[in-house]
Amino acid sequence: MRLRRERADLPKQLEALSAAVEVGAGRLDEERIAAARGVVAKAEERLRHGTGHTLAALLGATGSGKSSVVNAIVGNEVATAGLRRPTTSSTLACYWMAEADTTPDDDAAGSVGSVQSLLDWLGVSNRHQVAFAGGLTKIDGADPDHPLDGLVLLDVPDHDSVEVGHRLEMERIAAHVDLLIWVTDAEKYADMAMHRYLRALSGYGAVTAMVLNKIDLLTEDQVGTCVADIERLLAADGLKNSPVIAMSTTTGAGVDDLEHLLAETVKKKQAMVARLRADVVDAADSLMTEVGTTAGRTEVSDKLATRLSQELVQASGLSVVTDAVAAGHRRDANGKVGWPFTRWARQLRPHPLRKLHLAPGSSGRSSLPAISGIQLARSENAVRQTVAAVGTGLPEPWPDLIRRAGTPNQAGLNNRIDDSVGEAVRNLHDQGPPRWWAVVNVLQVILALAAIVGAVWLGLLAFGAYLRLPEVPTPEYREIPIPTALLIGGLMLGVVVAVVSRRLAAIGAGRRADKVRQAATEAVAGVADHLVIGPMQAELDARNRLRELLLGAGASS
Ligand SMILES: Nc1nc2c(ncn2[C@@H]2O[C@H](COP(=O)(O)OP(=O)(O)OP(=O)(O)O)[C@@H](O)[C@H]2O)c(=O)[nH]1
Ligand SMILES: [Mg+2]
Repeated sequence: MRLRRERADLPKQLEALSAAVEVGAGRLDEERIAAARGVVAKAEERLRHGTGHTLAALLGATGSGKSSVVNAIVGNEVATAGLRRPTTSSTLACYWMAEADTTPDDDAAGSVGSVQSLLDWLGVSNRHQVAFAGGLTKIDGADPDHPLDGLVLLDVPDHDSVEVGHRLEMERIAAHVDLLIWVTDAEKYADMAMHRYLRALSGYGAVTAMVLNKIDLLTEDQVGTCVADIERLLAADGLKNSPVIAMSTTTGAGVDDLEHLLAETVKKKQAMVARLRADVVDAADSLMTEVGTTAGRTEVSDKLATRLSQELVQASGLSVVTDAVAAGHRRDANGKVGWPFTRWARQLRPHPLRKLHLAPGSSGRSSLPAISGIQLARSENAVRQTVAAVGTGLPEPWPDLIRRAGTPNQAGLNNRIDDSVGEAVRNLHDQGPPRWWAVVNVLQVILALAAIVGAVWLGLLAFGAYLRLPEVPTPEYREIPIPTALLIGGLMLGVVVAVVSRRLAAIGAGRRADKVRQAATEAVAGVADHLVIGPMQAELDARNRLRELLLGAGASS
């Protein structure tokens, strides 16, 4: 059972190795990859017809006794042997298999190893299972490692009857088997048609054997003569080493010899599969030396990613931008809610964001201080350290692969960061000024007008007094003359409103700067993820996948 399991696993191991070659190409040593690719190609070629089964076909003229031989080997009347010729018109498959292997959810089912799919593929619908571990037992309670376990014996239609279809069926089957057994008798062994086939079909590389059947009808001497004759003819066909088995299905003579040959063939196929398996495991082990047997780092930690984006944010000079955002906000606030008599003075100074090409309405590239040499070096250094940290502890060539994947074009990285910061500022501009500014602005204008009206009024009163005109009564409110109240109140309230508004604007400026800092930091983290962290993670993923595949291919962990 162990052997069968191993044979059934080979296709999966091969698939894993093949996938590992795909992932490893361009990453691992070229020669190792080429060697593994060679093993995959060879094994796929050898295992085209499945790994778990040995196919043996009984071929020969009609009436030579093929069906009788099958019955003799199976130990049961499974094939119809008869006098009416030809008897067998479609191929019958008898397969030796522990019953567990035919359950639908068995590992091997559906894989290359499944006998049912193999026979489907061969187009053989007459099937008979020779079970031997319970059920349809030939050998009751026999151990599952039966010498014929995995054998598929095919009783094939004749090649010489009037039925052309038989010959085509026989030729098709013969092209796909591991062992060709020609059944003949003393009368037919020199048949030209058979020898033509012997010569042609030997080219398929299958082992060829000859059964001289019906020896119960011959004397011992005649058997000896016939066998010698057949050996001579086989040698002439180019099949010098093909065994000749003298047999009688009637007496049972020679049945053991044929059984022995079948068992040997099964064993050789198993050996071939075992050899391929060893090759696959060797190739997987060879690749594993570069992948490393210890798991090591499997992902770029959040801590490293966060530290990198923080460093990049620092290097980008974002604080200069956020300071300018705050100062710009305060300046804009002053323009709307400042004391109208002095607000103009501050507006004469340039907008702090203008220097950075980030003033409202500008759309061009910002010119952040990241361009400065020190900051450029700082961002380069941050990337270098992260890349080195991720590669640490991994076997060659991974630190190098990770370095190559995680080191972006520095100018490209800086431009992307610069764009992110610029966009964060521009998104903020899109929000527009706070609504309370407009309300306070109206209030400031009213207060200023009140002060002006008061001033003009008082001026007129003073001028009238100067000209000694009769005094016009001045209206009062609680003993304070209205013009005085307008002038003093307008001025004082204007200043108070300006002071309070400046406080509020300062708080707003801080909030806006925070918003920009947050948006830009997130955007820079995104850029770092895209250009540095992501590509390194892709390499780590490739290594994780390779480890998994190579373990699946049988590499030792
Ligand atoms: N005397 C003798 N007769 C045999 C022996 N083996 C088979 N026969 C007889 O030979 C005849 C043909 O046997 P089959 O097994 O049907 O031959 P086949 O090669 O399957 O023939 P087709 O199916 O027509 O191709 C039958 O009548 C068998 O009884 C044997 O060892 N000795
Ligand atoms: Mg037959």
